[in-house]
Amino acid sequence: MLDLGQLQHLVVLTGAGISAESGVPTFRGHGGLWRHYRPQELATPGAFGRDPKLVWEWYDWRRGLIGECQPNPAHHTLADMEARLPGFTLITQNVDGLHHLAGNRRVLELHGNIWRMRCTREGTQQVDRTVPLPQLPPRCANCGALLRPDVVWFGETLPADVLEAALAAAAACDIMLVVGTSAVVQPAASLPLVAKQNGALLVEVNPQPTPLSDYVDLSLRQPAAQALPEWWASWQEQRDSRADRDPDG
Ligand code: BV8
Repeated sequence: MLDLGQLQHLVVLTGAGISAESGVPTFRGHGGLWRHYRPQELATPGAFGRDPKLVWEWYDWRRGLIGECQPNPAHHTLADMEARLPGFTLITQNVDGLHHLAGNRRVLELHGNIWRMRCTREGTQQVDRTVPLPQLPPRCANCGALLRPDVVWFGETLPADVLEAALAAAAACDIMLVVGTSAVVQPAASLPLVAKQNGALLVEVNPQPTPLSDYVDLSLRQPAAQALPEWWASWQEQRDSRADRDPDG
C-alpha cells in the first residue's frame, strides 16, 4: 500500500471506464461506442458540417442512454474525496455529467458536457436535458442557427482555461489516480506523465493494461466501482490509525 501519510494534493483523472458500471458504453471497450461508428464519422467538426442531423442522431441516442444512468460507487467515492480532502482535484474526459450527479462540485471537464449545447453563430451555451430532442438538428431559439453539442471533437482544442487548470493540478499533486481511461486521447493522456515528471505517485485503476501501465507505481486491475471504495476506505483507516498513534499530528 502506498504511504499516504502526508497526502496533500490528490488529483483524479477519469475516463469512460468509470461510467461503465453505470451502463454508459465506453469508447473502445467491448461494445464500445466507437465500435459501431468511426470517430471521424461523428465526433469531428467536418462530420457535423457535412451531416449535422446524423451527428445529432448519435448524440440524441447517447443522451437518451446516459439519461437513464446513475452514478455508481466509484463516482460516489470521488464525491466523498472532494468533501474530505481540501487539496482534491477531479479532471474528467467524460461528457456524461455523472460526476456532478454524484455530488462533485469542482469538475474539470476537458471534453465538455453532453447536456450543454452551443449556438454555432452566437457561441451562447445552454443546458438542455430534453430526451429525445423534438427536432434534429436543434436550432437556436434566438437566431435560428444550428446548435451543436458543447463537447470537444477530434481536431478541436480543449477549453484553454480548463486545460490550464488541469495541467497545474497535475504538476502540483502528490498522487494521481488514473481511473478508467485507455490513455490514448491527447492531450488528456499526457496529464499523468506531467504528474510523474513532477514527482507524483501514479495509481491506475483499470481491469486492462494501457500504454500508461508501465509508468504507474500501482495498478489496481479491478473495476472502478470495486477498487475506488476499497482504496479510499483503506486510506482513511491508515490515516485514522496514524492519528490515534500520534494525536499531535
Ligand atoms: C487536440 C468528446 C489540438 C466527444 C472526446 C490525428 C488527427 C487529428 C488529431 C489527432 C491526431 N493524432 C492525435 C490527435 C489528437 C487527438 C487524439 O488524441 N486522437 C487520438 C485518438 C490518437 N486529440 C484531439 O483531437 C483533441 N484535441 O488535440 O487539439 C489539435 C487541434 C487541431 C488539430 C490537431 C490537434 C481533442 C480530443 C477530444 C475528443 N473528444 N470526447 C464525445 O464524447 O462525443 S474523446 C473521447 O475519448 C471521450 O471523451 C473519452 O473519454 C475519450 C478517451 O477515451 P477513454 O475515456 O479513455 O475511454 P475508452 O473507451 O477509450 O477507454 C475506457 C477504459 O476504461 C478502457 O481502458 C477500459 O479497460 C477501462 N474500463 C472498462 N470498464 C472499466 C474500466 N476501468 C475501470 N472500471 C471499469 N469498470
